[in-house]
Amino acid sequence: MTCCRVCGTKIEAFMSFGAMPIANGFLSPDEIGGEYFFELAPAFCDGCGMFQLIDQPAPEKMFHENYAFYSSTSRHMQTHFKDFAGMVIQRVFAGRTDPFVVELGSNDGIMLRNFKEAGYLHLGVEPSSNVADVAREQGIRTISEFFNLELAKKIVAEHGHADAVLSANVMCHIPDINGVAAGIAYLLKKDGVLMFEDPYLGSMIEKTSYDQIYDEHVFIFSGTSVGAAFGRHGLELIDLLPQTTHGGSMRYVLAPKGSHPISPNVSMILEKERAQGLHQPETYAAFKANCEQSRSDLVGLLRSLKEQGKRVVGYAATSKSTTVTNYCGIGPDLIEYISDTTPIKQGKLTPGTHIPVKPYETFQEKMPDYALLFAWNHAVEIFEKEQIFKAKGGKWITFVPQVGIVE
Ligand code: DWN
Ligand code: ZN
Repeated sequence: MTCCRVCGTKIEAFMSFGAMPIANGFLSPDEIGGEYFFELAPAFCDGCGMFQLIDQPAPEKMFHENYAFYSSTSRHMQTHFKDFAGMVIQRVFAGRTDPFVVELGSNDGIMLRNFKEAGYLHLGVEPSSNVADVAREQGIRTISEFFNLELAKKIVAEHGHADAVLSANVMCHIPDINGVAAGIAYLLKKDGVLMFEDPYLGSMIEKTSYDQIYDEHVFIFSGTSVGAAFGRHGLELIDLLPQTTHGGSMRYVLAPKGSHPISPNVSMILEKERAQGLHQPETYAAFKANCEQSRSDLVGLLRSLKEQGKRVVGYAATSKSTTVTNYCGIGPDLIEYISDTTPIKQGKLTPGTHIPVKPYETFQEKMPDYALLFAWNHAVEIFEKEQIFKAKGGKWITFVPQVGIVE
């Protein structure tokens, strides 16, 4: 038995994905044998509704100077963050003098560059120094530290309180959510706004996209759980804006209690979450059964293609793919290699399952019969880009929301 990271209620895992390595722990062949494993087991808190991992590896094991994920690898995500910044400028900055924006987990500056280009006072907080360096090289003001109340006080002393605090695909990575929420509550002006987005629990349950569960994602949020977690620190939900990114995300808009009008979206989405049963244990029992079904369908399909002598490769060595390959036991016997555009992953092996990661050019040069789409969340962009693969008779395999061959 462990306790909920938000409210302290006792929680218990409702399933286990087994022994899992670090999702972005791509390794070279001489590192085999020294990998770190932990048990990937999710739980749901009856007290506050927070979906969370029982155990999470220490942050230093996941986020360091060799962090393998650079946000700007997707063209669609660049447009998405430009629109996100535009919305902040329109909705929050209007009528304010010299507004100041802070982004938590600003990665390579994919969002902040829009504020920088428009001449706004900005600050990125990004603990992984390699990705932060990319932002700094573009003149985006970035510090490499973990955010908490102490750092919030330092930022306020140096730059003043913030009009907006933003984050994208970051908040769900931070186990000390109470510390972060306290820091944000301190950092924000009295009429400041917090906006962040992360993969959405409602979408994950609906699509059985269990690959959203991995070491970095210590929480999978819902409107209900975010409202409860930040409510403890004087912040309330003023809007909820569903997003299509990362297979279904939610943008949470919060502000100091009573400082802003509350959009009708808030009660509408909270009611929808109840109707979906996000507060009920049966929902998670069904999710577990769906994960098991997905695993046996995917392994069955890959084995049958192997028996037919087909060449199958993986497309995009995503963090999510670590959960899929390890949970399903998919190794180089079923997948020849995984193609990925990120240089730091190329020439390495996938965590735990040791499938070679090859440059994208390898995929282009000798196209396989089938490509298992690990980056299913970028399907629109990838299908658009890979028309030659299709024209040559190549087929896509997907596993979200169901295992199958995309015709
Ligand atoms: O929350 C997180 C999300 C936002 O990003 C992080 N914890 C880590 C990361 O998760 P991911 O690795 O599952 O993200 P993506 O964006 O689904 O996948 C990125 C990977 O896919 C990169 O290694 C690049 C690769 N990729 C590719 O090879 N070809 C991606 C695209 C779009 C492509 O066309
Ligand atoms: Zn709780």
